[in-house]
Amino acid sequence: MAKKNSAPNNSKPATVHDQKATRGNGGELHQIAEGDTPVLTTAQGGPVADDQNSLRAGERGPTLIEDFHFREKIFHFDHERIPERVVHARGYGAHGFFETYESLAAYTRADVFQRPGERTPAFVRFSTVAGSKGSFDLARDVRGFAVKIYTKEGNWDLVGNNIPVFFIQDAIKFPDVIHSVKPEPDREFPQAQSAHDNFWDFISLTPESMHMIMWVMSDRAIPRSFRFMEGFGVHSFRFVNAKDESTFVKFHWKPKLGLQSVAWNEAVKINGADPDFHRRDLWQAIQSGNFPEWDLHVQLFDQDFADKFDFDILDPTKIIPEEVLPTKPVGRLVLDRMPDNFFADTEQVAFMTQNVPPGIDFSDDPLLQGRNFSYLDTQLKRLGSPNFTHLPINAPKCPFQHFQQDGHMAMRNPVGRVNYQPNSWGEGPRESPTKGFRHFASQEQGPKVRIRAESFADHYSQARLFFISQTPPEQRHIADALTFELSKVQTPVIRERMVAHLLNIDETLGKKVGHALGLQTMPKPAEAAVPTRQDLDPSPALSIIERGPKRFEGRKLGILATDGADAALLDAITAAVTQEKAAFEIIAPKVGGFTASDGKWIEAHQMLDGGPSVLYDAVVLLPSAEAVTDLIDVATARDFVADAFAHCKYIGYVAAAVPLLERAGIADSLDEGTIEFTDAGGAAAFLKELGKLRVWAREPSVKLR
Ligand code: HDE
Repeated sequence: MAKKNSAPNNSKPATVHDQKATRGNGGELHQIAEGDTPVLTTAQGGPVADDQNSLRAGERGPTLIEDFHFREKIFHFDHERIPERVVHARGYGAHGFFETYESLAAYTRADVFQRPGERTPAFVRFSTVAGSKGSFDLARDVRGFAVKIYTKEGNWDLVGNNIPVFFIQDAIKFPDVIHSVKPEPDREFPQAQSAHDNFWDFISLTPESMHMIMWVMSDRAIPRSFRFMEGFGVHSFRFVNAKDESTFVKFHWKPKLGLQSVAWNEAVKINGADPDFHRRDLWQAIQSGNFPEWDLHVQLFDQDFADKFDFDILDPTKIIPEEVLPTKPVGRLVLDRMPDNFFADTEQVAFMTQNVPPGIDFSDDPLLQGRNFSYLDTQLKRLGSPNFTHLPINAPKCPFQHFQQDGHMAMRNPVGRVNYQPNSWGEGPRESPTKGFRHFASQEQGPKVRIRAESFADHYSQARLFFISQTPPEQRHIADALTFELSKVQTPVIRERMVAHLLNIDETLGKKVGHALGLQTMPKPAEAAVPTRQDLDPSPALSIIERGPKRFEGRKLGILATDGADAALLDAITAAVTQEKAAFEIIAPKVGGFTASDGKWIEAHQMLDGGPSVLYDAVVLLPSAEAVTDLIDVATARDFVADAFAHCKYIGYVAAAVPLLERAGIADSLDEGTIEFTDAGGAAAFLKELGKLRVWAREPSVKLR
């Protein structure tokens, strides 16, 4: 049975005692205890008398090598770290389940898709790609969206990203693209940034990355929360049914609460204010019972469609627009439990693209083919033993039986005489041509060559498609992001080379970035192998704003309040937030709290300095007329307001807050997003407005970047 999570502040730390009790090998459980308190032991189970002082010769003398407790403790500590992932090092995971909506038996024999309503356990790890394990959450980067579904026919790993295309078309280029984005090897900086020469040098020399670059320079790369982003399997896969017929499939995860991103100016500030912004968000949502949810959509198509489609469906730098081939919801993913231990699950989980159950198969996408080699290989390096499947997070939840044995840290050891087959003892498992995995028997032939198919040659048309599908604010953000990133490139020729590519994608975009960078002469558009298609219809499904939420549900309101704050209004606002299934935090000059207008003491969640408005989706200013005179002199209070306004957020305020609006320099610019409360009655209507999240009409005047 799943263990219930306890609240963070009353969770009992795991002790050696718990481990002995739960993982004992069946012998008599004999707890050494002093009264109710279990006695600390060594890893060998020996009781410890003193854990504060090492054993030494004389009061001030040297430590003795005989101190086995000290040596064991330090030895284990010295070996606590395992290598971080070579990419996607920083991640955060959660448990949950996948629920099938309808039988897909016509397309696939995969057991997980047979019975409507059936739930299958799942584990998800979200990640950034370039930064190391200790980097910050809001780097401009792709997000990993890796899902492990523990089906009755073995683990299915859908190791995806929040962007449906990739930088390169062939896995052989993966070390190059990753080397280029990681810190430069002579100086080991910058950390978790693509804004440097090596990255843009590689990209500007790699036209196939142009489509991906448009996504990475868009707000997709700075999501507001893991909960509000899409996930994509990227490659074309195959479904294979019981008759061994194949249908191509692309997988999409769509968040129930809609898409949302932050602005770059916010991202930079969030990284300082709360480097764990995304993991804290997921933790809080799950601990408070607001379980994040995504629908799994599929795009299904046959060889005929593939042959007629404008681009090669094996090319991972291309999408099939939803307007061309609609997606169909086939199930949902719900995350409802945090791991009890981060290392055990999130750090040790081993995703592998090659983990597919019967009924799901690969296409010949050269990136996917290469990945199928890499993921097994990397687990041995990272987890140190071929027995990584013995770790509970990686072990299948269905029965399994095979003759693999021994190796480092073997936890599941076969019993009995038989460890091979065929055997004469009539024991042990045998393969099954009917129940087992049958690779789809696609027809393959051709000379052995190192070649890139000509059908992969159009690198600009879909980059353009992405750009023209964005709303005006989103297009501005792409131009600003490109300008910012290239402004950090110190070698002018790299900047020019990039602008030359942009001119091929969209002339206005190229010129805008070129001018913003201060190029003295505009380069010629880069030479393209095939002309960029101007005739593709925009795909509104590619815009975050078009796919935004309808309500404020799942978002967070920051309420800046002081002594004397209007108690009735505060009550009404917090009640409306709760009704909307959103969250709020009260920010006050002192974290202990304040006395509201009715004399009641209200505890704050954040001290003003620790709760800048960038951490919230909308804010309310609720000072009293007396307290506001102090507040206007405080820089963080002025920043709170000025930033909320500059980031196009909704701001609710009371008349007493007007001096603060004035000192923050926005009193003369109030608009439909700055809403004054005259009484507590306005709270519900205010909350309704917040569903729009941002006042985009304000953006040109505040020049949000
Ligand atoms: Fe990965 N990738 N990747 N990748 N990838 C890894 O495996 C690799 C690619 C993705 O949370 C590594 O266990 C190659 C595309 C995610 O644990 C490694 C290529 C997509 C995660 C690896 C790609 C991804 C990884 C490093 C080019 C989106 C994190 C640690 C052919 C569809 C999984 C590990 C987690 C991790 C190799 C490209 C997604 C080295 C060779 C495209 C979400 O095996």
